[in-house]
Amino acid sequence: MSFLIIFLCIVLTAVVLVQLGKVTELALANQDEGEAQDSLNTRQGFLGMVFLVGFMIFCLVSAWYYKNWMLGYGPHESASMHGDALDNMFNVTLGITYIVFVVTHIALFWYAWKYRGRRGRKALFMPHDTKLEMVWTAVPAITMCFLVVNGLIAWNEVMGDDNDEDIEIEATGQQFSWTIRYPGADGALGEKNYRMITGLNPLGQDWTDVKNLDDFMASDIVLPKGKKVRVRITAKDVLHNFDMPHFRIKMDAIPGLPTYFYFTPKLTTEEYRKNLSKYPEYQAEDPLNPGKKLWETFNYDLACAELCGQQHYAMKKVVRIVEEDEYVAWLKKQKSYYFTGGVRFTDEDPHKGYLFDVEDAAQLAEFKTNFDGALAGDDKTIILNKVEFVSGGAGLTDMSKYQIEHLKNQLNKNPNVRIELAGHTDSQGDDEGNLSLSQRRADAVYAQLTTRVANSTEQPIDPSRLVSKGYGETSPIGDNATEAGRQKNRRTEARIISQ
Ligand SMILES: [Cu+2]
Repeated sequence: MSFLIIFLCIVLTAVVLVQLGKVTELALANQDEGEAQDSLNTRQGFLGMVFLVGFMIFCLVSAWYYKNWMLGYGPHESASMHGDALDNMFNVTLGITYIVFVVTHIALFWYAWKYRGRRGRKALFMPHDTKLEMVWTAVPAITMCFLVVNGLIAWNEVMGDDNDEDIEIEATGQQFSWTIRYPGADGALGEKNYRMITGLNPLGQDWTDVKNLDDFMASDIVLPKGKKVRVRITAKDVLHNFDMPHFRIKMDAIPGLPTYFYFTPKLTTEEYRKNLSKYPEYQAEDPLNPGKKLWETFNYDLACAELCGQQHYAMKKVVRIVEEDEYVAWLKKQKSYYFTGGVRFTDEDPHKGYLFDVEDAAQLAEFKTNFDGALAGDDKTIILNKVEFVSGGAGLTDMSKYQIEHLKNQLNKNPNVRIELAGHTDSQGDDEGNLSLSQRRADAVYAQLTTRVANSTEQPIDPSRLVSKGYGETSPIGDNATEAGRQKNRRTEARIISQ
């Protein structure tokens, strides 16, 4: 309805103007024709000047009104080092075009006024002027050169691949999320291969590359202020776009063609919030966080700036810029994807047959705690929970030997301790067989304890300190009716008999 009214108003105004024009023409028809044309030209020229003044005032006022929306001013200050150069480029371009815009408009209307048609005046016919052509070709060309060179300098700063970054992270886009990978303690991202992508290995990390083992995925992007960051940008399915507007970063994420971007964060999230608190538009209450103001809940964000599908909007991630010490503390809390993401010891793990030194040290520390507990407490039994045998036999698995070395370590540290090695089975199979199997298994651990292992620093244990005994299925600690219970029952124990 309101549209119809507005439309009618415009049509009627146009009709009124046309009618007014006709009335003026009729009035002029009574005057001397030349004189009438002169006064019409004068009036048109004057109206043109009035329009010019009004239009220029309108442009100035609107530019002032919207100044806080301009890049680099007010709440839209850039949060990265190179961002200032980019903002500056935009603003210089805007400044130059603004000057041209003002000068040409003044010239246009001023000329229309000054050279309006008057009786006795003759137009100058000027078919061509080489000098003038040169001037108005050269001036824009020089200006363009200046702008392009400035742009190239800024471009080289973000794209100059000189590998002098402090931190390299990787962003992989997929419908509809970003996976952010950090290099871990070694500072280097591991190799990837799309053929290795599985449910457990979403990025296709090559686990034979040791650089991958400490890499971790982060739910948010956390980076320290003042460090140069290289972001490696890839995509798994369709075209995405890595966009961090506060840092003036925007780069396509292309499947099969990694791109990158360099930037150095300049302001922490806290500092940026403090800046925003100066502007009235950030004083309002945040509708998503009642009781808090907009500037208090502000966060830098990463978005996808490519319309990549229906839930494209969901590709948002919080970016936190913090001080160096806070970053280091955050890094310490992150866990390697390889060790904690469910890959370790699966069939996909090329290292599943052995422990890494850190794992060995952690298991030794855990075993020492249990051993000390048994020495000090009433329960003198330590279950050797990592000692396993080949199915139905008494052969120790390779992984079992680590815990037996840990037991050696503790027995060597406590030379007065004597232990019984007790073998237990579940209730499957006949009693006789189980008894014999448990004895053979206990003997296998006994034999391993009394043997020197190549590359190990642990001394073998004197046989007089050890007894091995098979108990078969006589001492269950779990329910033999369930698989979990049977698993508990199949065990080897070290029981302290004197200390
Ligand atoms: Cu996307």
